[in-house]
Amino acid sequence: MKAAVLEAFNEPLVVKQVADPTLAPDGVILKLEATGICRSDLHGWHGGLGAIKTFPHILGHEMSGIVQEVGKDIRNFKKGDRVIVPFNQGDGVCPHCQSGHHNLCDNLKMVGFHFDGGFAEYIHIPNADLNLLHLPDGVDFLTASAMGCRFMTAFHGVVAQGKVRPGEWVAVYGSGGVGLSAIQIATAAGANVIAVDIADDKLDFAKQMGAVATVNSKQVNAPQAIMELTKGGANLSIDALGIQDTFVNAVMSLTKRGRHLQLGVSNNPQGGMTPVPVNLLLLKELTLVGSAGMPVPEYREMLQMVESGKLAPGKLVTKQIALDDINSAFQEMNNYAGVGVTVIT
Ligand code: CXF
Ligand code: ZN
Repeated sequence: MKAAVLEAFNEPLVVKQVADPTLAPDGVILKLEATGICRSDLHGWHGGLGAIKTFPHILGHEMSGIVQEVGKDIRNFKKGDRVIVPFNQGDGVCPHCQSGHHNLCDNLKMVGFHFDGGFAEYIHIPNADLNLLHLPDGVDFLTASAMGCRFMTAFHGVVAQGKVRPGEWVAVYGSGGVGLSAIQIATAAGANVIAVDIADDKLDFAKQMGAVATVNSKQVNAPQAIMELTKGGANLSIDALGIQDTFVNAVMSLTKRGRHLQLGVSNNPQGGMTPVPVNLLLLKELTLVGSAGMPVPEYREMLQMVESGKLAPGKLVTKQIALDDINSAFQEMNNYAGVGVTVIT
């Protein structure tokens, strides 16, 4: 098959023929239809996150496709089924999987990081009865790939972890794929969203996703602007970037009893240490929560909302490119250029 291969960190991906994936008894081979590109792929390309240990390696963790072959133990899927692949793959037996939080599995495997991912024509998904989902008829492959990691992480974060409520103020730092997803999801839940970024074109897109106000943090002090707009601070703040500045400013934007939700991933191998304003936490009685992926039952709920039109992750997709051109997408992301989400089709 053809694949975009990472042969060394920080080197262009090499698009070439590689061996087809081999099928395990509990696995499924998919013909990939669309794969989104996420900043975590860029972190992986740089050697960040510490997950990629051997070369050659195939990145890509936001996939949708069609079942091509099924292993002999597979019960839930057959050739021709349309599917979406959650990037967080659980073993199904650890206490977290057993309690419905398979995204927190003790033996968690992440597609595109712990095994070969979706920047290829085909992929093998092990333990597929547990870790693969049928794609509803009304949801196209492009929309599905836009959901892959960014949208599902934002959904789990905003709904289950951040517990957003109608009428609340939500401040979202960063209007990339994750931030835009959070804006759309929080708006659909009835919240008033303020988007913060340093790029006006990204802030314009944030408005299209439902933001009621925008703040360019290159021009003004963002926490101060949010305090004024909300008359006292946001109920929920979100850092969708994963850097010290946005984390601290997001926490500083909260009102009393506010919640901070961490969605952005740090590319620092130590996990992105950042100073927490200790007295602010206690004096305002703040809560810190995070979201990494999503448990399967919530994924089904999200797919239903997408099929019924309540959520529209497909609106995030601004560019489709061929696998052959994948390096241009990595360069664009590395330069913080480009608005919205690029998908390989
Ligand atoms: C990330 C979460 C942290 C590890 C790598 C994958 N999620 C999506 O990009
Ligand atoms: Zn991702």
